Amino acid sequence: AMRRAVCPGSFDPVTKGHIDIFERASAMFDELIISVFHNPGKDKAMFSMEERVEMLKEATKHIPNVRVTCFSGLLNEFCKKEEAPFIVRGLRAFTDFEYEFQRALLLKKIDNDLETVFIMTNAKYSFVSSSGVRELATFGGQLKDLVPECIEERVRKHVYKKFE
Ligand code: COD
Repeated sequence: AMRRAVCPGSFDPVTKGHIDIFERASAMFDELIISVFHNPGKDKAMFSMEERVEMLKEATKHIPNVRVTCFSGLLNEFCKKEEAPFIVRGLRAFTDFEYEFQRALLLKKIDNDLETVFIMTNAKYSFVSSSGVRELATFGGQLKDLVPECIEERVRKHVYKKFE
């Protein structure tokens, strides 16, 4: 049987930290489904779900066994629909751990067949976050080391458009 994993997130926008996790996870599973979800804890999105999917598709072209999509609803329902019993999450700091630990246990309570798999951040990207990228972009900061080249361009255009 196909070993399928879901990599869920807000990806607003996708960063080099995310890409690093995708590349490493794609080597562990037959198919990796990257899915943009709505995070109810984060109200102020910079990009629409459609824009985030588009950016993810462009930034993951080089990874062969990846599929990008989006879903409005519960993560466990999406996993069931896709027949993917694994969930991949990245871990940066203690603060990530606290949140991820609670979520993984909650998910396990909802569906005991779902396994959450954690991949430790690459030290190079341990300080990279979408919120940091959004903040830097808003004030015209340098994004070169934080997001893939094709994303840098899009983020910059998006910010200009807002101030025109
Ligand atoms: N290095 C390594 N990992 C990283 C880095 C980095 N530099 N940056 C981010 N990551 C990891 C994050 O830790 C995370 O695991 C993943 O990449 C995605 O990050 P984000 O910030 O884009 O995504 P989140 O944390 O906002 O995603 C939360 C979800 C949208 C998945 C969550 O809210 C959800 O499941 N929503 C659907 C509703 C639901 O089912 N809720 C209840 C579930 S119990």
